[in-house]
This record gives sequence, structure tokens and C-alpha cells, in this order.
Amino acid sequence: APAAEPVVYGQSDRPPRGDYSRAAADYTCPQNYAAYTAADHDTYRRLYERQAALLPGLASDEFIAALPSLGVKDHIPRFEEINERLYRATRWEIVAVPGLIPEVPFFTLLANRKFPVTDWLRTPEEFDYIVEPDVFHDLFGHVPLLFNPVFADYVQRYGQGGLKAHALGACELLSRLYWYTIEFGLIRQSDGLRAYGAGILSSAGELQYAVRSEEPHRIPLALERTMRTRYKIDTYQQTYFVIDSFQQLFDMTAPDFAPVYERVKGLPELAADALLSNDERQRWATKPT
Ligand code: HBI
Ligand code: FE
Repeated sequence: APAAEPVVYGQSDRPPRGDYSRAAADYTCPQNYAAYTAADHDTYRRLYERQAALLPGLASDEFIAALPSLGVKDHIPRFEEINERLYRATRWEIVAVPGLIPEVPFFTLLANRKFPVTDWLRTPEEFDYIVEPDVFHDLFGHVPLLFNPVFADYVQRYGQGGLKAHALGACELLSRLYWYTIEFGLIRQSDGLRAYGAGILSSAGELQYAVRSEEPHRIPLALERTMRTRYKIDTYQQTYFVIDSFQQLFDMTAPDFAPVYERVKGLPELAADALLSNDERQRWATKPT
């Protein structure tokens, strides 16, 4: 079993939830299905029901199309059942982990087309908000888009890039790209802005806010601008980065990031709510549903 306790996104000093003593050296563990109580299954059902009803007009078309691939909605799915479909679709599989895991094991799993899914579920009291990712955030937020071939390839590229970034001491910079795409990314469709980031898609409040509110900045995704921008883990985002397609996201990972890291390291970091210039105040026309 792993010796050191994993970091939780590096910013909070709370001990991570979850029982890491049952994890193997690569931090994976069997999905502890027997541990789920009737209350857990009911919480999952209620979370799924509420979130699925909010998606039209706010979630990306690809996400809405892929969501049914999760399978059962009225209780927590068995990971191996999802894996039968997922492996056939994009050769990905989900693996259970006790919670957040250190960066190198995390990147290594992604580089091998294995997505780590926390296997515990929030308590009913945490129904509206939880800081750490639980099985609902990971399954509902992350897994559907792994059925999309282009996005699935981007996530593997991100994992491979993470191992290189670790060698270059650039994990923090790369984790901002992860944060502002896989976790909190927006995509511009012909019929308006939509969310594709798991942190938005699994949150009842942030889904409406990220796509509709006039409050946050919305800036076209660009490697350097995004890698310079700090993020917060326990509030709605103050800036969202927008792409035009998953192909654009995938193509962005083609070049070697080493020169990008060098350039970014020479520039001042930006606060989560920074604006570099007025033309960053883009207003994205979002048609009300
Ligand atoms: N661990 N289980 C899990 N899930 C994540 O999404 C995750 C992680 N560890 C680190 C992490 N994400 C981010 O800091 C990555 O950018 C490395
Ligand atoms: Fe996540």
C-alpha cells in the first residue's frame, strides 16, 4: 500500500477522505460495492435525476449524447459494467481509487487509458456541494466524454504530457490546462455556449452560472494564457476558457510543451479573475433556452 498520503489538488491541507490502505501501489483498488448503503444508492439516484434534468441547452451535445452510456441511473453502477461498453467504444476503462491520488500515479493511469474514479459517494448532507471529487462527480462528470473518441485521445495525451511535465517541474502549469478544460471547459456550438468540463457538468449550481451568468470572464483557450491563470478549488470559477471543438483541444497537445513552459515560467502568474486587456472581455452570445 502507498506510504505517503496523496495531495488533494495541492492547495488544501485537509487529510483526503477515503481509505488509502486498500489501494495497490498504483493507487487503484477494487470498487467497494458492498460498502454502498441504500442511502448511498438513493443519493446517487437523486443526484443523477436532478443533474440530467438541467442539461438541455447547457451541456455540450456530445456529453448529452454520451450520458446514456453510463447505464443505470437509479443506483450506483458497477464499474465493470461501464467498462464493457467503454472499452468497446474507445479502449478506455475506469479504475476505482480511494480518492484523489498524487500526480504521477494519476498521469500514469491516464497515459494508459485508465481513468481513476473515486468509489465513495458524498453524504446526503453534501447533496448540493462537495469539494473533493466523489463517485458522482467522476462518473457523471468525467466518464461520458470518454466515450467520445477525440476527447478520449485528448485525455490520454494529457496523461502522457503530465509525465513529461513532472520531469520538467511544470505540473502546476499543466494542471491549470486540466482544470480549465477537462474540469471546467466551455465549448462554443453553433447554437451557443455549452459546458463540457466535468466540474461544471456534475454541479447543479455551476452549470447555469458557467454558461449563462454575466459575472465570469470567458476567454478563448490558449496554452500560455491558460497555463498562467491560477484557479480556485472551492468556489465557482471566475474565468472559463472556451474551445470551438474537441479536435482543437486534441491538436493543441501536438507540440512539445517544454518551450511553452519556459515562456510561461518567465511571465507573471495571473489571478483567476485577471483580464490582460479589454478585448478579453468577450461577450459570448448565449441564446436563452
Ligand atoms: N486524482 N483521483 C484523482 N482524480 C483527479 O482528477 C486528480 C487526481 N490527482 C491530481 C489531479 N487530478 C490534478 O491535480 C491533475 O492535474 C494532476
Ligand atoms: Fe474531476
